[in-house]
This record gives sequence, C-alpha cells and structure tokens, in this order.
Amino acid sequence: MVDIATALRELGVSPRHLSAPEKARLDEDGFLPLPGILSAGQLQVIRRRLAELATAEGRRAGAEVHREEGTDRLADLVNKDPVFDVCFTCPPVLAAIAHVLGDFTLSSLNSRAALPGHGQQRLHADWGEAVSPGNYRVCNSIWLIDDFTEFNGATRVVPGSHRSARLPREVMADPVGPHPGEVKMLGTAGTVVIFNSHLWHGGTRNVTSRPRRALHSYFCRRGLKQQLDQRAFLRPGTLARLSPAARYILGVP
Ligand SMILES: O=C(O)CCC(=O)C(=O)O
Repeated sequence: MVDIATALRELGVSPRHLSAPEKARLDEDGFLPLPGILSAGQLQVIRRRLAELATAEGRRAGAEVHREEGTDRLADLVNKDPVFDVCFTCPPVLAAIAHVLGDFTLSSLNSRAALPGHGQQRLHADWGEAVSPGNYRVCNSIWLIDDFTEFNGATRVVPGSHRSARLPREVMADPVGPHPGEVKMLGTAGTVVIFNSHLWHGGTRNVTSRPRRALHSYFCRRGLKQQLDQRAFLRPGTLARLSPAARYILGVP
C-alpha cells in the first residue's frame, strides 16, 4: 500500500461520495451530517457490544485514552470488535475526512455516552492551538448510536468557528456557558456527523432519563501523533482481519 489515493480507492471511495454542496458545507460550516450510514441491524449489534464491553471493563473502561465524570467511555474500539471496522472504512465518511485532511490516519476510535444529568463540556477544539483556515490537522466523525435530540446531550457546535483562527478559551469568559452562535447537532440514530475538529464544539447536558450514546472516530493528518498509538495497541486478530487499505488508514504496517 503506497498512498492514500490507493487506499481510498481500494476501500471503495469514489468522487460520487462527496458532492460539491457537501464539500462547501464542510468548508464553510465545519460540519456535515450524513444520515442513514448505520442500519438498524448494525445499531442493534453496536449497542449490545458497547454494553458488553462496559460491563467487562468496569472501572477500567476508557482508560486507554480519557475518562470523564458523568459519562461512560470506551476506547480502542478498533481492537475490541469487528463491528466497529465500519468507523474507519466507510466510504462516504473517508471521502469527507480526506476532503478536510488530505492524507490521514485514524487517531482514535472511542465511545462516549452522556449519562442522565451530565455531559456538559466546555466549547473546545480538538487541537491545542488555533490554526489558520485551511491548515487543518484533525477531523472527527460522531456516530449517533441514539437519536440526538434537543434534550439528551447532543453535541453543540459554533458553525464557521474552525475558520476563526481562535480557540474558545481565548475569546470566551466561560467556555462551559452558552455561545450566541451555537447550534446543536440533532439527528437520528445511524447518522454520522463529520466535523472539522478545529470547529468549536462540546457535549451538552443530558436532561433525559436515558444515556445518549455515540462513537467518535477521530482522524489526524498522517505523521502526527495519534491520540491512541494504533501500532502499539494493535492486536494480532485485528491485523489478521484487516485489508492492507484498512491498515493504511490505521497507520499500521
Ligand atoms: O460526545 C459529544 O457530544 C462530544 C464529545 C467531545 O467533544 C469530546 O469528548 O471532546
């Protein structure tokens, strides 16, 4: 496997996967919802597997990357079940990530459930410093495992803020509080929202009685440090089942 163009082609990505209006929306707003990526059957299997993993890992859950009070998190899903392979091999998602980053690898694949009464985060970008417009290092995709509603902790974003060359903490007195330009990313389970990770975003408080579950399939420009070192964590079973193209996306040999 020699380059990203070959890997994407072998994974079935073609120009039809991202239209000109979709590219424009991703460029201008910084996020793009792709409805209907996961089927009802896939959602059912993913929900069951997330619950099983959470039970099996108990207090260790999420520790490979990050733990957060008031949320259930799991990390390194690449190595925990093939049902999650879709998160780094799905053609429309890869087409959108490539549009933002050019050549890239998976940075990490995690889940996050905002528990009832919890989930509010400060507005943030996933990169520690502001970047000039177009010089993007990271791009995320959030996979809605439950419907995202006004009330259950849907992610908020400030459209266009990825082009501001500023971080929320540089301009907001309280990044946990509301921003006049923010909108919630609402959608039905099975939708994937691609968002430029320099876009100001954050979880919101879940005021319902049920967890709000999502997967974060997070990508970085090739050569940058991955949030989870995919080579170090790669299990033999994962290596054996993945195609060379999928391994290229992970950045593993
Ligand atoms: O799950 C969400 O709604 C967003 C989470 C997020 O931005 C984060 O954990 O950094």
